[in-house]
Amino acid sequence: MEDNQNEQNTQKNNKLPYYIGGAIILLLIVGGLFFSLGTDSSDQNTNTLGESTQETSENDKVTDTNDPADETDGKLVEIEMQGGMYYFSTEEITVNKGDTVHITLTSEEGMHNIVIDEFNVQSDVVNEGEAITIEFVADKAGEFEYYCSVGNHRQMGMVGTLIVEE
Ligand SMILES: [Cu+2]
Repeated sequence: MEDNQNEQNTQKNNKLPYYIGGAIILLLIVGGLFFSLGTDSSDQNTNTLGESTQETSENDKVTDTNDPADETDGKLVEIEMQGGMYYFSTEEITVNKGDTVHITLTSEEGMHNIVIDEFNVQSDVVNEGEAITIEFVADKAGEFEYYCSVGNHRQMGMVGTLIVEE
């Protein structure tokens, strides 16, 4: 009886390591499968998340640095003036370098235009009562003459000074 029990116990004890071994192998296989799948997908997730987070933060940085720069360097300056025989109602315009300048010229009398050679700006000729707008970026500092290139208007004094401050 005792021997029998011992034998059974021994048999159980002998078999137990096989079960445990099998279970461990199974766990390793299943676990490894899950692990590899888990790491693959989590890696991808981390990468995508990391990339998108980076992109977003880079975009944020770009817009963050651009917005204040636009405000400080590139503000819009709008000037309205009249032209006549032979004058511009505004004879001096001061802007900051980097500003975008809109000048609207309305003719009170005669036909006129406005030209700024240094910025390659030349408006169409406006008839009396009409208006025209030129637009340019004042991307260099200095003093520049603007003038009317119709007839001898420039010689007659239809000129002004654009001052672009650094
Ligand atoms: Cu003119």
